[in-house]
Amino acid sequence: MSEQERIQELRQLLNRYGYEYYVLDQPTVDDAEYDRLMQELIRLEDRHPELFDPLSPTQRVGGAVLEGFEKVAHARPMLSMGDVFSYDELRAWCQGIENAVGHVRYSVENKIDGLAMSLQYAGGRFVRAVTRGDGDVGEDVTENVKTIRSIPLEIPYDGDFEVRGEVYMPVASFERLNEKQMAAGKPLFANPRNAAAGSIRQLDSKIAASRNLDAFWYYVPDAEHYGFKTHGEALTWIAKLGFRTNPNNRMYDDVDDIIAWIDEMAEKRDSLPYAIDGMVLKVDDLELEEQLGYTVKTPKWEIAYKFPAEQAETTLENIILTVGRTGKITPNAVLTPVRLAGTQVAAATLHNEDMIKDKDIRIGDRVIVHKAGDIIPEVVRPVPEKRDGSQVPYVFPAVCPVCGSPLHRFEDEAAHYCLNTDCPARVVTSIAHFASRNAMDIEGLGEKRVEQFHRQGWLNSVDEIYHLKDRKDEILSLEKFGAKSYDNLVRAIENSKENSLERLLFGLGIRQVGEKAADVLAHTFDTMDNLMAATYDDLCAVPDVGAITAEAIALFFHDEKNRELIEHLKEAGVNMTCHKTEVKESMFTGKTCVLTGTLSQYSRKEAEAILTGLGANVTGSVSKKTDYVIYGAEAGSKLTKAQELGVTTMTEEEFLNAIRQA
Ligand code: 0OW
Repeated sequence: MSEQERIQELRQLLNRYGYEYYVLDQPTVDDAEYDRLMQELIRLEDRHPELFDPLSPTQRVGGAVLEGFEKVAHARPMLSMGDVFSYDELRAWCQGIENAVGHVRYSVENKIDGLAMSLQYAGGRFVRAVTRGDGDVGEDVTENVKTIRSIPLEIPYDGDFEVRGEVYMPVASFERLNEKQMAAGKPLFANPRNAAAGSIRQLDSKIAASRNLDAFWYYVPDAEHYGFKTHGEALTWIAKLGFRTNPNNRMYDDVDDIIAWIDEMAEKRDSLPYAIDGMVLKVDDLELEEQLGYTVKTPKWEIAYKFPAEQAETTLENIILTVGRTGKITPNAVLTPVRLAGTQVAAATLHNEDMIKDKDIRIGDRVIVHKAGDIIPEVVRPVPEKRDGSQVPYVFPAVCPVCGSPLHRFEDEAAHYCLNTDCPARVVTSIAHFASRNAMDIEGLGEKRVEQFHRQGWLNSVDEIYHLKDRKDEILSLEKFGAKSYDNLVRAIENSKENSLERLLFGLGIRQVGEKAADVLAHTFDTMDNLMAATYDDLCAVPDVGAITAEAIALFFHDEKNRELIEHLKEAGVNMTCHKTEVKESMFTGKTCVLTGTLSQYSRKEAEAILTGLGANVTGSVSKKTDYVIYGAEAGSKLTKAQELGVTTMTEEEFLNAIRQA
């Protein structure tokens, strides 16, 4: 055997032993034998630099030192997940699924508390690892991810392939790392998730390698493309390709069984070698997943059940009220700081007056706090047995703490509202919302800054943002406001004028109009003028816009003050049209289409992109509003429904002809 052949043989052997050890947890050779083979390979590779392969098992130890991480756009967004916090909510969610698509089977999975990652392969070789980032754009962390031993660097599949999962720090590695940090007098990591995130963002991959990270893989984007009909089939396939899938994945079609399994996992949670913060339910059938569709941020076919959060006891020192953009009043607890789930907590929400009354929470009480979903702390209950008589019941104020207007409570609503639209708190939060990242995206105009400008009398409504540039000297005279900050702010404001209509619509804070509705409205009506001229019936006819939203929009534009505001924004040069990617006029333009069954020429996503490019609106379910149902092999209930409703249907061949003509 030549040395070249031996190198190939050793690489294959070490890959197999690594897979048996790190993925299957069933080693077939002892450590000494593994080390001996590795040393032999290192020696041979040293002698043959011409045979260097960045994916050789010898390259797992790290070495590359980067200057930064390159930004990479995800081919398909990496979405987040909706969550529920009780079994009642979970049952209700399952009921909603059943109402929409009938009885289904769910994949029930551990919710790994790590960081989501996308791995890409081409020609059977690992090419790139990208973090989730903001969901659209992540960072290239290939060098660090390569050091995770359980991740296959070569797979027996030649086509382009992406798999998604969670990189995490095993609990044992986390404890060891913190012991080392402590010994070195360095700050400790609050939890394994932070430690994993910190390790993946190391510029020196040797450090990342030393952190002993691991990963589970749980999702194949566009799994239908590989011929799969279920999520479970895709999981079985990736396990065969060499990816580590979670041994606690289960399939159930009965909610009681799901809950029994979650109970069992909750008990075992603390003894698992990795941290989990809940369980994930995914509809197994991919066709039904398509039917259920997506909101802007989350798939509707999966949900996370979050385990009850960690709790702590502290003293409620005071209750203060905050006023939101809609005028909604939220009572907040001022707490004696206490450590909870890795962070210091000094404030928590009390939701509304009823909650304070129902739970009989008094100022001065010892209270139990927890983190709902591990983000916003919440007061769970008081500890009445610890009262000493000095505690005082809370009397909900009758007037707005900011502007002094009387507070109003609508029938059937627990919250109080300040109805004064000029209330400074409402004005500031609405302007900050307008400038926020998902709306007009004006960097440098956060709530603090808006408040500061509002106090000076420079910002009373969103249109005044566009006149801030006329106040250069005044702004520069503010403390801690340099010329550079001013230039950046003005540039961000000017750039925002070019935004597409949907950002403006979302930024205006129209009741019921979230990001998704804003997007649909902008793409349907094209211009602000068209939208303002739309009748209630026109609005109701828009897919995804219901009667309540239609009414809220109509009411908003009916208000003279709002019409004036739009006029001022127009005068300031703010774009009032929807930027559409060049749409070719065709029989699909402006039509609502549904794809169903398996197409032979295109994946579902590709066909969807073609239709969108031709100006169609592609939705997941068939209704009277649907114009065309395009069906491939084994089309099921959607096709039947289309025929029942008399909706035009199209075979794949007819579809291909139509797009060729277009
Ligand atoms: N953390 C998890 C987990 C999981 C994906 C599939 C499409 C959208 C989410 O264990 N078991 N399954 C999914 O499914 N996601 C998970 O984690 C999420 C994704 C986004 C942020 C979390 O890391």
